Amino acid sequence: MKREQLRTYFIMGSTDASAPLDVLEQALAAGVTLFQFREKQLTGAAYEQFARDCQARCKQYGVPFIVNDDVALAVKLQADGVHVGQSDMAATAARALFDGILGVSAHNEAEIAKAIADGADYVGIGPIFATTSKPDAEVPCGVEKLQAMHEAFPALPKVAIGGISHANVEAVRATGVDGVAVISAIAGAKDVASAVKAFNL
Ligand code: TZP
Ligand code: MG
Repeated sequence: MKREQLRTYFIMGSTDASAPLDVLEQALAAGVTLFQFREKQLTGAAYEQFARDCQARCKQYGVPFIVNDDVALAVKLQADGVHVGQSDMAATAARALFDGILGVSAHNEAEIAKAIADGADYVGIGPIFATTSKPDAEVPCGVEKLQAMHEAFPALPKVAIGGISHANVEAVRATGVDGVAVISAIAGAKDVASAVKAFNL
């Protein structure tokens, strides 16, 4: 993958916005560099259709479409990528089933080293700050710890996640990581386009 694709990494599912497909369209038009489909509520045909609708919009804008958690869906839809957490399918198994971009969530140096060995193309590190978008998120690590993890693995593409807002994005970018992954500060914004543009400054 290209590291620049991680710059403004937008994540959303149907519970993160009242009109999610409209929000996605606005976010893509305003310049998000990657989209992760993270759906925690819909199931069955509605789940798959929502994923396909998101994927079609990403294709229109030439933005990579990454599926969270669900490797089988990523394979079925020929998504550009899949992202797995520490308690999802093991990264080695995901790598064996799926050829595209593989992202892995990591919270410390040991998990980052394992993700690299397992074939991850990038890691998502966080939460950096407190978040209301993931009830089971771990304790926030802060920007100093993030910078230390970046410096320990400089060659590995990385995106920071968790509680990232316009108020703290500069401090996060200053660590040297490739990008910021954001749910609420974009999906919940009154003006989605302005919110995205402010992250891209
Ligand atoms: N993983 C770690 S924190 C988080 C995820 C999925 C939620 C990020 O959402 P927000 O609203 O940008 O804090
Ligand atoms: Mg997960």
